[in-house]
Amino acid sequence: MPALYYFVGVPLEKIQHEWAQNEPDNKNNAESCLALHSDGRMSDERCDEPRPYICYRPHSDVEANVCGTPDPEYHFESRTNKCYKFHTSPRTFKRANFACQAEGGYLVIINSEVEAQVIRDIWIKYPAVVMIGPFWKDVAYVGMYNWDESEDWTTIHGQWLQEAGYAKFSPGEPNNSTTGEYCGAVYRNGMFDDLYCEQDYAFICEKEPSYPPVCDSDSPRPFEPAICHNGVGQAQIQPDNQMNEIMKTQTSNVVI
Ligand SMILES: [Ca+2]
Ligand SMILES: [Ca+2]
Ligand SMILES: [Ca+2]
Repeated sequence: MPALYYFVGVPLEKIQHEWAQNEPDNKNNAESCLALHSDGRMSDERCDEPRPYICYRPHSDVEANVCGTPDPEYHFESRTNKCYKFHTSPRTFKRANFACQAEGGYLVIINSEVEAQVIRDIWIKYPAVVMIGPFWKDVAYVGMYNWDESEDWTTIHGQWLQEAGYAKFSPGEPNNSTTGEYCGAVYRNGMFDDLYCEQDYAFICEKEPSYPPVCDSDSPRPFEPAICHNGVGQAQIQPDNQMNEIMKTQTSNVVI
C-alpha cells in the first residue's frame, strides 16, 4: 500500500477519511489520484480517467495578492506583466503541468528575450543549495512540448516556438539524448533543453495576474490586491439538495 496520500499538501492522515472496501489498492500500480464515493468513502483511482469533480473555495474572506491568488510564492514581474512561481519540489512534466494548472497558471512560456531575462533572474534566487533532493538542479520544466516527437516544438498553448516569440535552444539541443526527451526545460542561462518527461525536475509556473479571478471586487485589478468577502465569490454555489443529488449518483475526483 502506498505510504502517503495528500490533499494539496495536507497529509491524508490529518483529514478524517474512510476507505472503500479493499481500497486503496493502487491497481496495476497506476492509481495516484483519490476519488470520493457517493457514500463518503474513498478510493485511489487512475488520474487519466474522466470523472465529475467538485471545486471548493472557503466561504470566508480570501486575500488575493497582486497575482490574483492567495499563494505568496507567485511574484509579479513588471517587465512582462505576468506572475511567476518557481517550484523547487521536482515533478515529472505531467505533474508539473498539473500543479501549475491547479494554481490557476500554466508551465511558463517564454515569449521574448525580456521574459528569458526574467527567467534568468528567477533562477538566480534558486541556487542548487535551496533545492532538496537528488535531482539535476540546473534545468526546470517549461511549457513546451515536442508534440509529434519530431523537430516540431510547440508551446503547451499550441504555438510554434518562433510564433510564441522565443526559440533559443542551448547549443547541441534538442538532442533527445535519453530517448523520449519530448518535454521542454530551461537552463539557468535562459536557453532551452529537451528532457525525458518522466524524470522529476524543478519547474516554473506563469500566471496571468487577473486570471482566474478569485472573486468579484471593486479593487482595480490586476495590479491591486483584492479582498473577497463572504458570498461574493464567483464560484457557482450548488444548493445543498442539488449537491446531495450529485453525490448520490456520481463518484467524484478530489484534488491531489
Ligand atoms: Ca483503487
Ligand atoms: Ca510568457
Ligand atoms: Ca536534451
